[in-house]
Amino acid sequence: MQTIPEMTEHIKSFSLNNQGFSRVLIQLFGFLGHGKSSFINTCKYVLDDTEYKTYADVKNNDGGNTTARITYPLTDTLTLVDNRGCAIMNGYETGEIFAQLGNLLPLDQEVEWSKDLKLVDRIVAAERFVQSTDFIFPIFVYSVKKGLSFDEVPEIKELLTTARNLTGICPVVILTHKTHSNLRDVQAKFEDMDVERIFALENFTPEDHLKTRGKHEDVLKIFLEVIKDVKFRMERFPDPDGERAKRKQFVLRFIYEMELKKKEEEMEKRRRDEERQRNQARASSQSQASDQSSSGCILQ
Ligand SMILES: Nc1nc2c(ncn2[C@@H]2O[C@H](COP(=O)(O)OP(=O)(O)OP(=O)(O)O)[C@@H](O)[C@H]2O)c(=O)[nH]1
Ligand SMILES: [Mg+2]
Repeated sequence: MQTIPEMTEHIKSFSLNNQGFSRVLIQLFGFLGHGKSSFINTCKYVLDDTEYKTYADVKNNDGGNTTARITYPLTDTLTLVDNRGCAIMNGYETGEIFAQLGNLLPLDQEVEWSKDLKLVDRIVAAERFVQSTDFIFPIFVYSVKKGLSFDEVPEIKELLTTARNLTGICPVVILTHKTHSNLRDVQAKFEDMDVERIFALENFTPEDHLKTRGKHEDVLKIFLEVIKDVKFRMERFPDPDGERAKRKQFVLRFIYEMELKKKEEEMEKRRRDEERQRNQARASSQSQASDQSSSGCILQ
């Protein structure tokens, strides 16, 4: 069992030894207001600072605050990326999330939520700015306080599985607000989603940033595991350009399939609308015919 200074030193001195990658981009993703920015501030506080500072913008309510993919270097090798949270999962937002996660869009610029082919155009335009020497590591942040209903489970499971297929790494799940009474329930649901690593923590906040050993250690343990996963993956897939090309292909195919599905749904809806209109027209002509024949009866 390592001491806190040993753990800290291990994390700070971790380097990629020029294996083709220059830094690890830890991509934080998740829904609005689940604690991504707070997690960044927490990590900086634990690894860097003696006093609590708000580097990443934190919202005071339900979120919707982070609009740009901003990078926050944590050590010489590890950099956190505060991706824009999404409100719900729908085709466009998921496409955007995967493009962010796959590091196909520029960093440190406003995230523009685009629709249709604009996302593809932006991915192509971003080629010049995106470094393939970045090793991508996904972390999904979820607030225990928000709870997790059974209806939400399949959607999140699909999101995590796609993120895994895209990056080649099973996303680490970080549960924020760990002292909330929903913890056991939420944790059990994530375990059922085949998530390999789940960590629960209480973020430091502007209101409460009293450093306790428990909170401090919780953060260090996460990074020790992240480092192990990075090493494992890098030893097996040491080709940064190939990795980025695969991610790009994956996301472009995802967007294409999403478009195809949307068109099919639209066609199906149009077909049903037309059928309904035909049925209505048939029903009204039948009722007119029966009105005429019944009025004919009266005349006789
Ligand atoms: N008590 C407590 N509060 C937290 C925790 N994590 C986040 N918060 C609070 O929850 C609110 C939202 O947190 P943010 O860090 O802004 O969430 P976010 O995921 O970055 O939100 P967006 O950028 O809008 O998607 C803020 O008021 C935080 O102070 C936690 O673990 N415990
Ligand atoms: Mg944020």
